[in-house]
Amino acid sequence: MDKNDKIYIAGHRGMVGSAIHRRLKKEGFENFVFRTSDQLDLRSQQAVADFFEKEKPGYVFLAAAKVGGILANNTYRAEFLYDNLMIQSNVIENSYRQGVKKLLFLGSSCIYPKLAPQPMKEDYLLTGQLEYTNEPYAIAKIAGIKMCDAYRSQYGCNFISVMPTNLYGPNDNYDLNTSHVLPALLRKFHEAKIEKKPEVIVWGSGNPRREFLHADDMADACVFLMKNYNEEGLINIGVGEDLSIQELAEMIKDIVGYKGKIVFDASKPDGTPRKLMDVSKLSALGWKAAISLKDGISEVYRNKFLVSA
Ligand code: GFB
Repeated sequence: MDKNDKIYIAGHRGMVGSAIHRRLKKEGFENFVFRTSDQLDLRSQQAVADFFEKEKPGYVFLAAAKVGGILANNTYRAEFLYDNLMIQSNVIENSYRQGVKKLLFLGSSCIYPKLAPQPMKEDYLLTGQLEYTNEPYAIAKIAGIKMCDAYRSQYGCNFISVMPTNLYGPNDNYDLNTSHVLPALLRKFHEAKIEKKPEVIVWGSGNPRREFLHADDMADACVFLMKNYNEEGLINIGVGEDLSIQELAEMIKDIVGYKGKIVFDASKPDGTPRKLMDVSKLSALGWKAAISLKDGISEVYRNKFLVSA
């Protein structure tokens, strides 16, 4: 990838897409092409074909997707399957048709079986049953991985698939019905502190374990892999460490400075018990996350809730 190449970041206003844009700009890349979802509906076959024919990008970061936390995944099951299949199929097919030099497809750790051995290696894909709450999303992402591999095998396209662990960072979603756990808890603890509420409700048992990676680390890994990795299959992106939801809640409570109680709501789903990434493949290439969870959450909390308050 060099400075003259035209780069298309699909999903450039989302948490990962915007982080990739910041990361590339820092390195001096300037030749970007963007469309907001109002300007280009990535689910539309014709619109995406017209866009690629007109713009002919050289490199594509496929960071556009319908995403959300456990409740959104489980509620909007049809949309998570349809929207994601359409978006990725249109972008991948037209990247092939218009001769894109390289495409990076973003998947998710939920593509692995619900009860996969831990930490999860790339070759555990399709070795067991998926977690029900996010099966539609996982099926779409697995289809994306297989599409990249099929286009590599049949047409010789250099399309790669990366599987991030749970992400957080700037431009996250804070809507309590659709967000992931980390932004949800930041908001809940912050509001409880301001409103002097005696307790904060945390969904599920508190026992599931999750790994969290800052979006800036994720973007750094994506750019690194865009430059250095050209293989079929998938590659995990994570930090290689996890913590329980209860430990996460206590850490966030501490960072926010909330003094009340944490109460677990067992009527809400736990989801996958654990999904810790095996990151040895990525480490062997020489990449490692730089932002600690505590520092990352503190920075996000400050910028989202304190600086603008
Ligand atoms: O982040 P989260 O929604 O997604 O939930 P997943 C992680 C865990 O935190 C679950 C618990 O056990 C939740 O029950 N949790 C506790 C909460 N309190 C809250 C809360 O207030 N909000 C939320 N959202 N969770 C999603 C998948 O799985 O994550 C996707 O559904 C995707 O497919 C993604 O892969 C990264 O980690 O369970």
